[in-house]
Amino acid sequence: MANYVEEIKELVIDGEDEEIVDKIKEAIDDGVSVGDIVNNGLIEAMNVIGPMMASGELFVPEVLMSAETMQVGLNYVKPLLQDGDLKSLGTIVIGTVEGDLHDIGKNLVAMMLESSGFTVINIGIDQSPQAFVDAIVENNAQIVGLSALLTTTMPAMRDTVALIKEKGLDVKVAVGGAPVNKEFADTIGADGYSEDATGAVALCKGFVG
Ligand code: B1M
Repeated sequence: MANYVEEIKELVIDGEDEEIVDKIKEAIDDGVSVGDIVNNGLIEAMNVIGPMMASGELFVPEVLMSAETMQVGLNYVKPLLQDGDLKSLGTIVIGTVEGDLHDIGKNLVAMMLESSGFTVINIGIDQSPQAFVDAIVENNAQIVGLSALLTTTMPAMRDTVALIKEKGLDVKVAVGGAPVNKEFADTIGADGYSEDATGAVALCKGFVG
């Protein structure tokens, strides 16, 4: 039998989003389990891509293509998944803080988290502190991720963390984005900071591990 799972993994690494669904269909028709496709094909590809990105072997546009391909594949198999095929590591609410419209990096982080096994609720850009709080409560999230790309929106990140603490929510707060650093994260009372998507995955796995 063809090594479908390996081929699926390679298609994700190469960012071949137009071929991925056909390959998955072929694999399923030939008896490969959906769990195998997801865990050893789609997700495993992201485990290869993360370190390649961190070492500079892959650049952002390539990673976005891979993440998009993984997403296309995941969207196709999601309705076919049975309980136990994909065990969620936990629920994460992620968004860009109020006043900030940048979402490329945040979406990349969201996709990497999803492909690593988390359930990700991506609430989008320009989200108020209250919107984050509402999403955490509604989704019973264990982690919230805040992204800010502008120095002028860093105070909104501070306000969001402050409201989360004020409400006494039992949630770990991860922050990131170009102007953010560990010192700022500590100052505003966040539980963790990472400078990139790979680091965000490691950080969030640490929160639930
Ligand atoms: Co904007 N912009 N922008 N922009 N923009 C920057 C951020 C800027 C650095 C450009 C510059 O002047 N050199 C500058 C900010 C300066 C500052 O405050 N220090 C800037 C500015 C000034 C502005 C406007 C004010 C421009 C204007 O209108 N005068 C305006 C603001 C709009 C607003 O938000 N209110 C604006 C608008 C825009 C566009 C809409 C045109 C567009 C955004 C499109 C979109 O996102 N859909 C845009 C873009 C594309 C950029 C640059 C060029 C690229 C950002 C990006 O996507 N990078 C950017 C310059 C730059 O960064 N080179 C710039 C790629 C992305 C993969 O990286 O987002 O850093 P990044 O995400 C990384 C990490 O930061 C981290 O992981 C990601 C993956 O590795 N990360 C997290 C991010 N979030 C995380 C969360 C985590 C953990 C890690 O935990 C939860």
